[in-house]
Formats: sequence, structure tokens, C-alpha cells
Amino acid sequence: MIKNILNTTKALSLAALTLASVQAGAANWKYAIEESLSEVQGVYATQFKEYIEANSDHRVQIYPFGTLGESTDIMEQAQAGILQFVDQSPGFTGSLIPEAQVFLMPYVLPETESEVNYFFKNSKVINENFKELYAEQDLELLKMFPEGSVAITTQESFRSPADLNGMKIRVMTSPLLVETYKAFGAVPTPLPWGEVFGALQTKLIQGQENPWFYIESGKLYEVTEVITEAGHNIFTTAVMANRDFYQGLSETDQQLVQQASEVALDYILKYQEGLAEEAKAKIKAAKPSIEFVTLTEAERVPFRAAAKDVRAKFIEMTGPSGQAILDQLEADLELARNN
Ligand code: 6CS
Repeated sequence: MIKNILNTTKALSLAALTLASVQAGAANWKYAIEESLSEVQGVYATQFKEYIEANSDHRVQIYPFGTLGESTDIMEQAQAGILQFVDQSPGFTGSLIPEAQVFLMPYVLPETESEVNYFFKNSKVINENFKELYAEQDLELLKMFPEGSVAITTQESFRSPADLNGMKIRVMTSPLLVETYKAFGAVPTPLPWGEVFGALQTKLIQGQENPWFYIESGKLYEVTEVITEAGHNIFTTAVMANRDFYQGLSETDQQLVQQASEVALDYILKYQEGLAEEAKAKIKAAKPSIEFVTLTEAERVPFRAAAKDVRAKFIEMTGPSGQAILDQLEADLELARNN
């Protein structure tokens, strides 16, 4: 049912896209995101749009989740040049750019917000290494940004990998997430976002992982009994432009796009201060029976051990290129720690 509605909306929106006009000098740029306008990707995209529109005659039309299909659909449309900008998270980019899965590896990104923010502002791996890898896929990588610490929703509480045995946990479709949840002892179930709520409701899956704000805005707590923090990851997303489109822009417009991306990044990092705490409070208020669990350091030990296997899988999937990415990422994180 939801799928049919999504398909119809997608068809209508695609038809509208082909009718979109380009006026002389002033362009209409199309930008699709994986979330709604009020969620983190939507807030970033709105800042980007407002900067572009305040500083040029160009207009930016944002297409929120569902209007043009799932994450993989909007990526295809951006690569084909139907869309000028797209936000796709590494959790879905893994099959296209395996190295992007470095952001999915458990216990690599730090938990401290200031370190995370420093990393996303200054990272060489993003601004140099990944720029090249995305370019090979006809994409101009503009920014990557965090969306908060990832929590795991389940029906029953867990404290160890053994407790996760047999639990079907939904993950985004990147292969490394499948390896992660296998290593964590669960049964990983890759699904596109549009199918997650229904799958939890019908008990096809028992849980999933996402940042707190998304668990709240997606009302996932309605179909969840326990939300657990294992401190294993920070959700990362990426914004890019179609490369031919970007290369074809005047130098002034390229600068405009870069400045808009920078302004939106600063905004979104600040915007998220306290966001997870607000989401937790809203969830508790909406469902007082919900249980929040934070795994202790001792309880995290076996999950950290499992992360070593995931690291080996990442290298197996990506070879020397992935190793170089991982080395640079760790050097960037070291810098973030010391700042
Ligand atoms: O779980 C997902 O599929 C996704 N999570 C977030 C926070 N954003 C986009 C994506 O749909």
C-alpha cells in the first residue's frame, strides 16, 4: 500500500521534473534528500537553498523522502543529471562506492561531539580522498556531515552479542552493515527506509538502528520496546552534485555552491547540539513504558571485539584503496582528538 503511494508520487514528481524550466541566467536546481524537510537532511538542504537564493537568481527545489522514490532512486537520478544535487548516506552508497562504508564501521568515529564536528569540518579523507572516489561515479562530493549517535531499537533488551542471537535487525543496504550485525550476533536484514515501519509493525524484523532524532520523528518507538546505546557509531550522510552539471557551472556559481555547502555545514553542526536529548525526552513523553539502555564499557567489550572482524571485512571488500582511506580517516581523527 505505502509502496503504491510512493510509486504514484514518484511518477507524478518525475513528470513535474521534466517540465521544470530553466530561465535565462537563473536556473532551477533540483535537490533530493532521504528525509523530510524538518529532519536533519531537510534542515541542511533548506539552509543550502536559502543561501543560494539569497545570493543569486537561482532557485533550489528540494524533494523530500518519498517524492522521487527511495535512496537508490534519487542517487540514480542524480548520476543521470535529472537532479543537480542529492543527499545519500554511506549506508546506501556502499554498493556504488565500497570505501564509503568506512563510515559504517563500528567503534571508529568518536562519541565526543566536538571531535566529531572538528572531523567533519576539517577532514582530509572527505575533502581529498572521497572527492576523487565520488568523482569516479560522476558525482561532485560537496559535504559529509553527522546526524548523531546511532541507537538500536529492539523488542527485548540485550546486553551482549549472545542476547542478539536470532534477532532480525534491519540495516540500510550497504554490505558492511550486514557484516556488522552478523558480527554482533544478530540476523541482519537490509531494507530500504520506506519498508522499515511496516516490517517492525508486522514483526518481520525485531529491530533496527538509527539516530535518536530519526527514531522519534519516524515514530519508531511506537513499534519498539527498548532503545539501546552501544556507542558504536555516528550516522554519516553525504551531499553531492551531478559532476557534469557542477563542472559546467561558471566559477562564480561553483563558489556559490561551495559557500552554501559550508554555511549549511556550520548550521547543521550547531543545530544538532542537544537534538538527541530532545528526541529522548519526546519519546519518553509519548511512550513512558519505553526502556532506554546504555551499555556499560564492560558490556561493550565483546561488541568492540566483533568490530575487529568488521574491519577485516572492510579491507577484504575494498583492498589497498580502502586501507588508504582507513589510514587517512584515522589520521584525521587523531587530529580531531588533539584539537
Ligand atoms: O535508516 C535509514 O534508511 C535512514 N536513516 C537516516 C537517519 N536518514 C536517511 C535514511 O533513510
